[in-house]
Amino acid sequence: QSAPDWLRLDLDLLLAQLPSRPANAHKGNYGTVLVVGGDYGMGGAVALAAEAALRAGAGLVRVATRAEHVAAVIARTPEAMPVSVGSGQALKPLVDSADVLVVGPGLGQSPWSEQLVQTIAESGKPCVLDADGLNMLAAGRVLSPRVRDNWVFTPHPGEAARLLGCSTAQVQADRFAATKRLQERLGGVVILKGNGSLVTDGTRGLLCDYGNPGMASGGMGDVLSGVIGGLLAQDLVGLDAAALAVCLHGAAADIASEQGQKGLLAGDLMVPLRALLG
Ligand code: B4P
Ligand code: MG
Repeated sequence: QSAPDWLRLDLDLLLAQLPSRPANAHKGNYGTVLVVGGDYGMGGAVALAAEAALRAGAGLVRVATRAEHVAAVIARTPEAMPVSVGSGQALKPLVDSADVLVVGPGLGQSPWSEQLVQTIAESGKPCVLDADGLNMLAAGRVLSPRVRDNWVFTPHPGEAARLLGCSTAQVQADRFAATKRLQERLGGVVILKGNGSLVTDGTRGLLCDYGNPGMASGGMGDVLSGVIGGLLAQDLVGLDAAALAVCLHGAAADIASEQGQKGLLAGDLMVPLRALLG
């Protein structure tokens, strides 16, 4: 695939894939997302991802994190259900009761994080792998090399470079080729984030040109991971969930940036996200 083969995404067309809710809708129809991460000092990342999954319409969202972060997650989003997990063993029942996993925001790369990712890798559930989940994969510290077709991988150019064993500049020099190579290596759906996010499942290449430089601030990636998880939980297939999520995320940031790009916070995307979904 070269650049001209990549289809430019249209948010309105993508939104049509998400059916409106019937009068007798039940939260059980909209899936359960489990967000896993938030090692010491990084609890905000899971809080943002969990809230974003709820704003994207997930029926139920749980968070598996360090005990220290449980109160903060409840305080920010009482609708999310945080649970303290100390080991991979403790995570297993939570994984079993979830439909979709979002793994990586604030995860760190400690023995604790490795145990959690290993438990998830063994589960076979659909998963969004972000941030330190990707970094641990790049370092060969977790996961078997088996291709995971029901996973969505969300590297920024720095994470993509680690996964490909090249420099960030080389990724940016040909983002299309880098995205394609990553998908061949990992399987599933790959999103290469940044100005002009790229999405591919190996059969189709998609380009999102929503979003703006105001998004270059901490926590933006965590919100994207949560949105993808929330859409997967509503039964969108991987490529459709990834494509709709990157466009919603960028378009929400474009709306929020009407008051200025500098100082845009990841949390500012929550209200426009909801408005876009209707
Ligand atoms: P980390 O320090 O690992 O950052 P993070 O915790 O992953 O932050 P966060 O989760 O909020 O942001 P993310 O990028 O996931 O990595 C930062 C390092 O990675 C940098 O020091 C650099 O080495 C490298 N890096 C990252 N992005 C790079 C880039 N674009 N060019 C070169 N090097 C880069 O998610 C941010 C979200 O906001 C994504 O969805 C992204 O698409 C969107 N976004 C950010 N800037 C945008 C822009 N200008 N236009 C449109 N969308 C943008
Ligand atoms: Mg990130």
